[in-house]
Amino acid sequence: MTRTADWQALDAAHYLHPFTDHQSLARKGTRVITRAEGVYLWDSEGRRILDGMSGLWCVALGYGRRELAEAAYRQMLELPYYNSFFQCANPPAIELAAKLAELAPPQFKRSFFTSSGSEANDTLVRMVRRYWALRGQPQRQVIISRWNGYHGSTMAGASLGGMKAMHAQGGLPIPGIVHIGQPYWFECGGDLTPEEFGLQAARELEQKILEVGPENVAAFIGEPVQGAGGVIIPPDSYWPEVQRIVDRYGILLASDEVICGFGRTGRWFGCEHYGTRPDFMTLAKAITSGYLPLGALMVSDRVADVLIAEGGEFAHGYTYSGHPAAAAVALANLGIMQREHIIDRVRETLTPYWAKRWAELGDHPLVGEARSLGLFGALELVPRKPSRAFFPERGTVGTRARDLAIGNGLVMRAVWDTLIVAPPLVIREAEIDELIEKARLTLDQLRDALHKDGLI
Ligand code: PXG
Repeated sequence: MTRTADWQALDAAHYLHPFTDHQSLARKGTRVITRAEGVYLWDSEGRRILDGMSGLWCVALGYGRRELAEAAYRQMLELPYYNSFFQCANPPAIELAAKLAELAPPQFKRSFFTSSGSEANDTLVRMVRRYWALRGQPQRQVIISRWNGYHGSTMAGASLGGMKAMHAQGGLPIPGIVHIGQPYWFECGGDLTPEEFGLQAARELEQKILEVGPENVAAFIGEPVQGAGGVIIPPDSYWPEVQRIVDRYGILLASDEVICGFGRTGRWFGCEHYGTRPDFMTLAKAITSGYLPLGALMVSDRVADVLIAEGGEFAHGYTYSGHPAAAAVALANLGIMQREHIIDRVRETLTPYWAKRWAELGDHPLVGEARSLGLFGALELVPRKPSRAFFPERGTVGTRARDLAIGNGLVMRAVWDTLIVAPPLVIREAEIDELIEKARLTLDQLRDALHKDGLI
């Protein structure tokens, strides 16, 4: 047997993967990724693959940055672990909290550390409710979020998220979490212009607040751009209207920046792109470029001041809150982003080039819409243009496209029949060209295959 076959057999026998149908995986055999450099991965068969998804939206600085490995190594020799409970802290965690305060919008000075985005959102749910209890309004329990939003996989994270397939497993959502529609013009916009639809989608928030009773609503949470839901870029009218509504009813706003944070939109945080003023930001992924697990909940002064002045002990925390090695990697990562002006380059140089090249895919006969923002890209696959109707068996065409893309040496993700990419922020123009070429080749192969099957 080859090494790959050995690994595949062991994998099938012992390894339970996230979001995976194991019978189907065992039939195909798992793809074993063995090394990576820059924007490229290599699998155990030696195939080179352009990573259009930055790992899972996280490897902002690309693979193989020695400084990040060395930061972890040095910190592990100095102090690999100590807890942040019982009046203790460690230097990298303290310095990271200060660094985040420097980078974040001015209302944020404080961070609570976790090891993932899901944990940060669990922390959020408890902190929001604690805040309102301290404010003498303990009935304010309800958190409003969106269908098809993604906020993680823990009980609270999956409840905040609006993935119905997740709710169906494990008795979710937990009490006190309700959902409204998403600002997804391509699917839900009907005859409205995107701007009209954006206002309508935002006003669902107001309707829900009135239905639940404004005195019961604690917070609204959303991703500035929905990532896992299919790179849903809201119309420009959406977020300002949401901000108006949360202000009107005095409701806290949480910006889930797990994907948008640290440069994906061309700003440090997605809320800065849209001009909202959140009370919380959940962070993870690109905070370390994925080199070690780390998440954080940033808490605005108006909330933190109440928790600190009146709250006493917040009975919540994780063994790995403020992990020194993860914090050291985050500091090194953010240091590189600042020193090398990575985010300015995304905004000023890469975004215009990316937008132009990605939009070219929009003239392909299978592409109903090619949208982009910052270094996000999405393609809506449709059988007939200019109709925005999807293929009848939704999801199968997207999966075929994804598999063809891998065959062409490109990682793209399929969300139903939406193909999405989010390449590392350090991608070069020539690598963007390669990505676009491989995507176009994939679309051509898909068209031929669908034609053969009589589906178009
Ligand atoms: N919020 C957002 C916006 C996310 O995208 C989380 C929270 C949870 O983070 P952790 O670190 O607990 O995974 C995420 C995670 C996908 C995919 O298929 C996306 C995520 C995770 C897994 C798969 O696009 N995002």
